[in-house]
Amino acid sequence: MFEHLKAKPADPILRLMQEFREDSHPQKVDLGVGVYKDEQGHTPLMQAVDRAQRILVESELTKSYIGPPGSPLFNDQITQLVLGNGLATKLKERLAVAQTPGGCGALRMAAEFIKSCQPTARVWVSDPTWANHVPLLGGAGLPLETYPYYDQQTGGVRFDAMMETLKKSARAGDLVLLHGCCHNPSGADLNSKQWQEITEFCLDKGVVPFVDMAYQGLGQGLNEDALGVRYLFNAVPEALLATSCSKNFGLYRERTGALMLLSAKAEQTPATASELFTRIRSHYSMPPAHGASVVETILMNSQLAELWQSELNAMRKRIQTLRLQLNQGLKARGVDRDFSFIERQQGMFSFLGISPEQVNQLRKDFSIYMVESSRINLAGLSAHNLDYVCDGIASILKG
Ligand code: PLP
Ligand code: TYF
Repeated sequence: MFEHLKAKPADPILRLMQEFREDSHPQKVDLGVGVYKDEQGHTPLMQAVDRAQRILVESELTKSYIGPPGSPLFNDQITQLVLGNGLATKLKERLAVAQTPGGCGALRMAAEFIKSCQPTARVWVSDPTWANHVPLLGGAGLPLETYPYYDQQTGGVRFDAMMETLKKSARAGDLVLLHGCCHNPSGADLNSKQWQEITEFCLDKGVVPFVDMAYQGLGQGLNEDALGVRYLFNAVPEALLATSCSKNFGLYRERTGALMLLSAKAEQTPATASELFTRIRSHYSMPPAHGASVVETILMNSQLAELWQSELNAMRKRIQTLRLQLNQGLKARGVDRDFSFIERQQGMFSFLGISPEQVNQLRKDFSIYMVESSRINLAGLSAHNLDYVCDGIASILKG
């Protein structure tokens, strides 16, 4: 039964992580996989998470099943975090929410949900988008289409081209996948006017917005990063949103996220929720509990919530500082190419804009690792390696 199987290529980002581990170069630098790292290059357990876990160990009385929607308290808290208290309250009767195994679980359940209620729908994704969107959404049987997005010349968004394509080719009932903030892989985000225009477009055309929010708090701030999404959710009849606690709570392996489905009318919500929970039951029955318990413990305790926010602020500021330092470091080395776009972009990622050959050369000559597209994880930089990385990039560009 298995003998015809051939090994498939590994996820290129996760493979890079393995190759980095095996490299013995003393100055090796990992700018590959998108996990936050501190000055020492560690992906730390956040203190607020550590404390919440201790509280849970002391207070947890059962490990019994929690059901397909997961924890209702977590679902309420995470909805408030994404939408803000006012909008979360306003939309409460129109929202069906499920705790999911990470943002990936939310994306896949969204795709399964779409497939069951609108089998002919297509999902429009940005060019480029996170590589995993393809198997997560396409794997549920949804056709994917792309809209122009990243502008290599300016490091910004090709907004006119994006809207032109969507207006020309997206049909009513199609979905447009938007990164809520901190676009992966480009770091180029929509501004508030552009969120407004997309909202208008969705209303005019009957296209359903589908937001992937994996980095809330790592761009400009917890609220600032959600303003576009909140504008959209306040205006449209139907929408989907996948969110993740992997990055902003550092809960990666605990697989913690949520899916929110906005129905046009409150009377629709029970049927929407029931369809979603049925999809969940036929995939993994119910989500793991621990990460969501940690998040709700933090968000329900004002001291822990404050500690968590201050830790998250520090992470964001570190990334912003590294963006400035990288651009300045390259400029100081007389590189003639303009890298100031790195300062204008947001979140963990930017493209250096160098060729795959140059990416390979950086890896071969300097043991500096990044995704072949030249996407770098800014958080992999630190005071210990910044000069080394700038020297490496400058030498490749001048070479
Ligand atoms: N969406 C994007 C754009 C991401 O970069 C990620 C991951 O890191 C996710 C979703 C989901 O992550 P996770 O399943 O680890 O929560
Ligand atoms: O883009 C990244 O690097 C992160 C982490 O299969 C990631 O989103 C990468 C690959 C993957 C899961 C998460």
